[in-house]
This record gives sequence, structure tokens and C-alpha cells, in this order.
Amino acid sequence: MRITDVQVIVTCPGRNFVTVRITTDDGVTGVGDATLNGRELAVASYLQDHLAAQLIGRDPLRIDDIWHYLYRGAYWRRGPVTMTAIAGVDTALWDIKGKVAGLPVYQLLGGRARDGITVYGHASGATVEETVEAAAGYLSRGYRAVRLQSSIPGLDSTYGIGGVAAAGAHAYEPADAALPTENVWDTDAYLAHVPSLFEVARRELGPTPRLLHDVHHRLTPNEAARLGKELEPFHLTWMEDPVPAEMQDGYRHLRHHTTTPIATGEVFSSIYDCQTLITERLIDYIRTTVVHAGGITHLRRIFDLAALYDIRSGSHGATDLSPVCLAAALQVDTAIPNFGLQEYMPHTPETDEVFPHSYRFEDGLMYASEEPGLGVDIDLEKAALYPYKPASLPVNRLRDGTMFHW
Ligand code: EZ4
Ligand code: CO
Repeated sequence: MRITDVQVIVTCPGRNFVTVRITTDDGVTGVGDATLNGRELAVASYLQDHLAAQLIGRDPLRIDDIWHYLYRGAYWRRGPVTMTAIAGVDTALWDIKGKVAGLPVYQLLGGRARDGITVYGHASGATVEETVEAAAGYLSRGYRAVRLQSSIPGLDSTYGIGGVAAAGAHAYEPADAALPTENVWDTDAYLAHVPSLFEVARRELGPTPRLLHDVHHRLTPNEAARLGKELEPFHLTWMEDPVPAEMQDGYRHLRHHTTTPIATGEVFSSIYDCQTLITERLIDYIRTTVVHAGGITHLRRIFDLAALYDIRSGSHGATDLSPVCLAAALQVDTAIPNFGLQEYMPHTPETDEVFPHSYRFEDGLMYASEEPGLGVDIDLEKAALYPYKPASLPVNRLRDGTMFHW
């Protein structure tokens, strides 16, 4: 069996997605997500201009060998662009192997370890009351875990709050939509507000629903320690990305000051980014996922390392990760012993049409496809209806105009 074609498809059914589609000489095809939000074309070029020709003629069943060929062969290892490109190829090869075996990928990873995948939804609002009401809505629809992000009084735009961001244009806001929106950030306002959100949430929602919060890399270790301590009475399932990703020693400080559980890793690309945090047990959940951490092959190694230390998975699952990534993530989630939670934001109907799939959500749980492979595909005709559109993630500045983390 040989690889005969590697296609790289960029489509924008509402937002940009990069998909690798590998074809073999016996007509089997496999798909992999290779979307890196805001840097899509860099990955598309890496795949098209550098990797595609190297894959033609190879045996698609030698997944680990191909992974190492691409990883070691580049010399310039790791980094989000490289690892997302490798992930796209790796995921497509697992899809092919599943189809050849006639089994869903989770069976190739060791088989079913749980009945369903517990997911968390995103509740947000302009006020505490609105946010808690949104969270109650999720719980009434069967979700067992909810992430809460509320607008910060005095700030026009706050990360993770749908709709509110558009309300206040800032002096720095660019005229060109392809340039990043510039938001204003104020750490003091944020820290003063978040504990009250969870105080009300616990009072209204009761002691059992799992509640989460995403700090989005914006605090210093000491600020994060203060927030973690103040949130302790409200028993969060996790506080996510409390400090900037590259500030790993910050987690050590945090660990010594609070029992609020910590989740991180959505921007990590490799097991080496996770190694210290896992082996020193500085975190409780590792949030790497298929598309940004080197595919199913590499993600499985990360989760196995985490399992040694009783650290659970909490894979990233925002809507900039395509349904191909979600399908693959659910296959991994089904099979690993140390699954924790899976983030889930439903895609738009247009996106679901471009990427037909058979995973499903029911009563707070998701279920991986039972079809051979990943159980997801790309409809090439529909994808062609939505050409690439330049788009950027926002950036943050402090009130005085200083560039800050987003
Ligand atoms: O900002 O996926 O937990 N989820 C997140 C996401 C990320 C986006 C970045 O592309 O932090 O919403
Ligand atoms: Co996050």
C-alpha cells in the first residue's frame, strides 16, 4: 500500500480550516486537521511545499516511522507550525489505518475505556447574572461541566465573551478587518471581579456541577496564586492557563500557594513542553490536543506520560479546531485510561456540512464515531464554496497602550 496523493485544502465556512487529505493506491483516503488559528497559510505551505512530495510512495501504515521521518528529518524541530503540519499527516494516516482494519481508531488505541466522553460547554455573559443563567442553561441541557467567563466591569471587551467584544471600539482598533482587533486589559479589574462570579455561580448552581474558568495566560504567578486562593471556596474543576505558556516555573510558585486545580497546554506543541509540568505534578489537567500536539501518535505519548503522574487529559476543543480534530480527539478520549474532560463548542451548520461526521452529543456526553477510521470527512465541493479569508486573533493592550498577552 502506497501514498499516491496529498491534498491540502483551505476552506472558510465561517472561519478558516486547513485539512490534509491523503489518498492511497488502493483508493482509501484519510483526513487530518492542520488548522493553526491566525497562521493557517503558514501550515498549508509547510504541508504543500515541504511535506507533500516526501510522502508520495510511502507505506501509509508505517505511522510511527513517518512521524519520526517528518519530526527528526526536519532538523528544525517542534514549534506550532511544524507540529500542526505533522499532526495533519499523522491524523490522516490513523484514519487510513482504521479504514483498512475496518475499525474505529479507538479500537486501534486499545479499545473502549468509558461509555461516553464528558464535555464542558462555554457559558458567558455581560453580567454575573447573565453568565450564571447561561451556565444553568447548559446544565439543564445535560452538560455536567461548564466554563464561565463574564464581562469585566469597566472593560469594553473581555476574552471569551461572545458579542460583547464588538461593543467597544478602542483607539487602537485597525480599520482593516484582517488586522487584529485591539482590546483593552486591566488585571486589577479582572482580579476584583472573578471571585464574585463564582460565588454567585456556586450559590445558584449548587455544589456539584463542575465549574471551570480560563485565565488565558494573563496573570503573573503571584497574581494567579491570589486568584487561585480566592477561588478555593468555590471548588473549581480547573483554572486554565493562569500564566503565560513560556513561564513554566510560574506553575511551581502557584502550586505552593493554592489547591485550585490547574489546567494548561492548549498552546503546547510537544511532549517537551509538558515534561516538567507533568513530572513535577505542577498541573492537574493537560490540555494538548490532536491538531496542535503532533497528531494522535504524539498526543498518546503525552497522555501516557501524564497517566504515570495521575494527571488527566482536558483536550482543547474550541471551534477553531475543525470537526476532523474533534472526531480524532473523541477517538483518543474513548481509549485512554486517564481521560479528564473534553472541551466542546458546537461548530456552525456550514462547518458541519463541509465536514460530515458521525460523532454525536447526547445528555452531556459525546460519543466517538463507530465507523472505520475517524468517522469524519471533508466534502470537497462544499469546501470549495468557502474560500480562505484573512482573519486574526485579537491582541490586548493595557489602558496606557502597553502591549499585553492575549
Ligand atoms: O483562545 O482556540 O480554551 N479555549 C481557548 C480558545 C482559544 C482559541 C485560540 O485559537 O482558550 O478559545
Ligand atoms: Co483556553
